[in-house]
Amino acid sequence: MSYDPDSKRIADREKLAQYRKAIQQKQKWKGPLPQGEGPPNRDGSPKHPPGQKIVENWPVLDIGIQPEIPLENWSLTISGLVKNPKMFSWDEFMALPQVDDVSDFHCVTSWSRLDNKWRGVKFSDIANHCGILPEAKFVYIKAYDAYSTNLPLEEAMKYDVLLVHQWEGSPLTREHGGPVRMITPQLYAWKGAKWIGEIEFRNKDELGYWEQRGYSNTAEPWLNDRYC
Ligand SMILES: Nc1nc2c(c(=O)[nH]1)N[C@H]1C(S)=C(S)[C@@H](COP(=O)(O)O)O[C@H]1N2
Ligand SMILES: [Mo]
Repeated sequence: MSYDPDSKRIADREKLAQYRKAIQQKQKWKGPLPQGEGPPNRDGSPKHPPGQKIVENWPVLDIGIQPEIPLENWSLTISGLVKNPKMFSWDEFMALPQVDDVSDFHCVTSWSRLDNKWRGVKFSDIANHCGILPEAKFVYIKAYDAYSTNLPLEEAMKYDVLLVHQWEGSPLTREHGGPVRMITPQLYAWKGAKWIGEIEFRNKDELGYWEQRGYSNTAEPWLNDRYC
């Protein structure tokens, strides 16, 4: 049988999921360990994923356009397989429950910025607010700069996936995706769209901007799961 990199990746991801479950239930894990160094993070994976350099600054990476969106023109659309599709204005978005969280940011170009203080809305809260239909299995995210990215619904619904508008106590700057960007601490940072404009719930997966250009669809930092 020929080697199928996709099935290998899926098998690796399942092992990592089992490992995290075992950690949460404080059971003994007998499979291969997630890679990396340092003490465990709150999900039980090493704080430093493999091949990452810890930086103190916060580099800026994007496809070259940094849209400027005044708050009065900003909106976030929730569309597709939800009971109540909705376009949130800034005031409506800010009226959703706001949470503070601290999490790590891992860029595929091999830098990580640890312990970032965020404020924003949980992806799962806005999704549940609109009523996810049972057929929804994936999300496709569109940004104001024509960037896009895609995630399995299960990943997007994790407790630490946020739509953030503050970093370290100040409004998120335009260069980092303000007014609002998504963060996906358990996946490489390209899965978190800056200048997020639309979240579409779908029953089929579609590759986003970087996923179409050779980045891994699954993007697991602890499996060194970077490029296809
Ligand atoms: N809208 C949009 N979101 C984006 C990108 C982009 O080009 N446009 N680049 C992605 C990539 S590849 C990375 S590494 C991170 C970088 O975020 P930062 O510039 O705040 O460090 O944003 C991600 N989200
Ligand atoms: Mo990136």
